[in-house]
Parts: sequence; structure tokens; C-alpha cells
Amino acid sequence: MGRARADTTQRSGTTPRIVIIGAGIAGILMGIKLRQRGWTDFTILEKADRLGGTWRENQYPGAACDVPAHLYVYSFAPNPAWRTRYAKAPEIWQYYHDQAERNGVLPHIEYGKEVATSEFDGTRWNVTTREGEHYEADVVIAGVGRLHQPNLPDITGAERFTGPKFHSSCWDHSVELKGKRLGVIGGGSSGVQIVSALADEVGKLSLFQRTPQWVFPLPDAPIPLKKRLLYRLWPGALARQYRKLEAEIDDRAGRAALDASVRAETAKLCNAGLAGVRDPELRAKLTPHYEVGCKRLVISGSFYDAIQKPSVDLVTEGIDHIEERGVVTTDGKLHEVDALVFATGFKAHAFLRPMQLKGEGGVTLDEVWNDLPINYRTVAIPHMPNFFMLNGPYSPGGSASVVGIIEVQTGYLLQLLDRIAEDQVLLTPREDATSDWLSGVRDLARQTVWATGGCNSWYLDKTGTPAYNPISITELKSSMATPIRDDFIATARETEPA
Ligand code: N01
Repeated sequence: MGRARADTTQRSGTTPRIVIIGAGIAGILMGIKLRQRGWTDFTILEKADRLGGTWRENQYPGAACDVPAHLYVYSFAPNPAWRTRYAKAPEIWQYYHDQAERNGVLPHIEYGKEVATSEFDGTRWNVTTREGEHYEADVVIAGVGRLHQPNLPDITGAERFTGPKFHSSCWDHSVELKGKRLGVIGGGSSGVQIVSALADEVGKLSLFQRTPQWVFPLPDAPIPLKKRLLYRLWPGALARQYRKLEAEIDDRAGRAALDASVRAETAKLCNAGLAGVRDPELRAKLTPHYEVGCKRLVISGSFYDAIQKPSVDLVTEGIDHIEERGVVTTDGKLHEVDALVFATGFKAHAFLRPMQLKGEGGVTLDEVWNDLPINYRTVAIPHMPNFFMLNGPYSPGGSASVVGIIEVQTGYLLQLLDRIAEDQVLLTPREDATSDWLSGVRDLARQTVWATGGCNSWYLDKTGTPAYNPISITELKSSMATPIRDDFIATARETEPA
């Protein structure tokens, strides 16, 4: 049986052995924080052959983050080198790789290790990979991401298409698209970025749009060399920029789901961008008929320009089926394409799955989560002692920086880990505390534009309730500043001699 290993010589004898699942932004951060406190007895199991999570997978043309680059960093590691307001996927990947390297996390990562099962044996967790390797851990922390598993819609005949086809998060860079006819199904954040990036490169681009999106017309901009130098020489200015962006976005996006006046301002700016579409027929096709903010806002300063190019065709008739040569819409028209991209989003409610979890008394995650992804404050699950999550269900939604959210959750988990180490206990959230917290969040979520704004989106669970918490980072920080001791059941943990 394997151990959650790495530098075990430094093991203090009281610190728990930890397995972290996933080497994305969350897993790397947890690794950095553990090392900073001298806890080196942990392993990060990563299913792929590289770290980076979202930014490893999403390498489609134009992939970039729509949270300003200076905010999309660990707060303790500002980056003076960003060249543009919004960073591109490869630069973001490099930043998080560098953080893992600089902070000594790389040797803790084991690649090609997809966790298949985690079973609690009454004392500790037995983690098994798909390849059948076993790891023992006192604590398991899942940093597996929420938008991770591609949603590939079941469109009749898709298998008959003879050209290359792939999901936006599995881009096949070997396919030459220059001068070719490209079909893009889906006009969310990914589809919009792909269209903007490829409109001039391909011969013809057909965007199959089922629902028009609200597009916030924020242009990207270079960060002048002088400013980059200033940030390098004067870290205080960079820290101030982080705080400024955090406050601005918290102010704008943090309460937007609950605050109609914030949304009215957003709608005004989106409509001003839309007004730049000259052809009234095209503009009508791009005009959303639900409230702004109902779906996650698409942020792009270039989409409306791209969609008006002669090489781009916006197709709004529904897709009937796919055949060998392309996509046939419900009006019977065949849209011939050489390659097809599914920018159709992710299975946002498949959190932790397909991993199988078995907690105390053999209870499975599927049993605990039969109806809803029940959890306590996004990080802990009843009946799953010492099993924790980062960016779990009911984390804040909207356009906030997920890095900031994960930092708050990590700070909270570190306090739980301290208690686990000091008191040698297993911590499980109480069911009553869990349901009190969860019903509060769900009641609030039902009042949001996500639920009432007249759209369908991946925010909603099967009951039509958003699985997100409409609170700002400021509110998240205060609600997760200190764990409430009595909300957890603490049972003695069997320990090994050091
Ligand atoms: O996915 P989406 P995404 N037939 O789910 C359509 C983050 N992100 O990958 O609206 C036809 O938003 C679907 O149509 P509809 C960000 O949080 C961030 O674009 O359901 N169409 C929709 O248009 C984002 O919100 C960044 O009617 C079908 C699209 O596919 C999240 O990831 C960049 C269909 C899916 O849109 C997901 O974004 C990229 C079907 N059968 C992503 N099924 C940045 O930071 C689905 N669609 C910039």
C-alpha cells in the first residue's frame, strides 16, 4: 500500500498524512500552504501528465481569463509581468506552474494518477487510482474543479461527421483551420472567445447559437512597459492594484445576482456594446430575452466585431442533426463545415464524480448526495470524516475570481487541519449545522436572478435552484474567517508513532 508521501523525514508525528486530489489552482495552493507551515507529508494525485487544471485543459484559440490578470493570482504572489489586462491561457498556466515550482510543490505531485475510489475505513482514507495504486491518508482534500467534465450534447448523427470534431477544452491543435470552414456549437464564454480569435483565420465560421448571451464589452488592453517596471520595482503598487480590482469586482459582481440596480448598470453597458452591431436583423438575433446576469456574463470586447465579419455566419435555427458533411438545422439547411467544435460547456453538477466515495459506515457519496450536493460551507460533507473540498458546490458564483474564493476556503481548511493535528481528531460536519447553513444559502439563491431571470443555465440544479451562493468575497471572508467549533463532530483519531 502506498502512502501519501514526500519528505516524510520531516513528519512531526502529529501532522496528518494528506492526499490532495487534483493539481489545479486549488490543489497547488493547498500544497503551498501546507509546505509554508512545514507540513510535508502530502501527495497531490493528478490524473493528467501536467498540472494546471482548467488552464491545462482549456488551450483553445483565444482562451483567456475574463478576470483581470492582476487579480487572477494568489494574493501572496502578485505578478508584475502580465502584459495585458486579461491574461491568456498559456501565461496563466505558466504562472501557476511557476508558483508550484517556487514553493516546492512539484515533487509532491504524482501524474497519471486518476483517483477512482476513496474509502474511509473507520480510521483513515484508502485512496485508489484507476490503475489500482493505493494511498493511505488521514485527510483527503479534493481540488477537482467544477467546470471540468466536458458536456458533449447528444446530437443525432454526430458520430457520422467525417471531419475533425472536439470539445473546446480538448482542442486538437494538429488540425489546420486556416482557410477552412469551421462550425462552433455554443456561444458561451468559450464559444465567444473562439469566434473572436478565429474569425479572421478560417475561411468561414458558422456559430450555432441556441440562446443569445449578454456580452459585457470590456476590451483587453496592453499593460505598458513603464507600468510593468513600476510594479516590479514597487511591489506596494502591485498589491494596491490587487486590492483595488478585488474591491471593484466585489462591488460590481459580488451582489449583482441579488441587486437589480447593479444589473441595470451592467445591462446598459452590454446594450451599448450590442448597439454597435449595425445590421438590425443580426442585432435582434444577438439580443437576449432574459435578464442580464441570469447566465454567467460573457465578457468580450471583440465578439461583436468578429460576428459582423463577412466570414462569420450566426446560425440561430435549432440543430436538427449532424451528418457527414456538417450540421443540418431544423429548417432543413445543411451547413457544410470541415471541422466542428463543441463549445457546449461542462457537466457542472458532476462535482467529485465519477470518483466513488465511501464514508463512515460505508455510506456512499451518491447516498449522501442523492438529491443535492449537501455540504457544509462548501468544504465538508456529512458522514465523510476528514474529507474536504475546495471550490465545492454552493461556492460563490458570478464573475468573481475563483482564486480568491479558493484562498478563503483554504484558510478555513487550514484551521480545521490545525485542529485535526492538535486534537488528533476526525472532523465531520454535523447534519443539523449543515442543513441550517445549506437552507440559508439555497433560500438566498432562489431569490437571485440566476433563478428568477428567465433563463436556463449550468448554475441551476435539477430542482431549479442555483448551486451557487450569491455572496461577495468580502462576505465569504467574514463567514469563513473562523470555523464554528461545535458545528463539527470530533472523534478521536488513531495515530501511528512518529
Ligand atoms: O460553457 P457555457 P462555456 N445545442 O455552458 C450551448 C467559464 N469560462 O465553456 O445557452 C446547441 O457557458 C449553450 O447554449 P444555451 C465561465 O465561468 C470562463 O462557454 O444552453 N447549443 C451555450 O451557449 C463560463 O461561464 C472563461 O442555450 C448548446 C454553450 O453551449 C464557463 O466556463 C472562458 C447545446 C455553453 O456555454 C462555461 O463556459 C471560458 C446543444 N445541444 C469559460 N448544449 C473566461 O474566463 C449547450 N449548448 C473568459
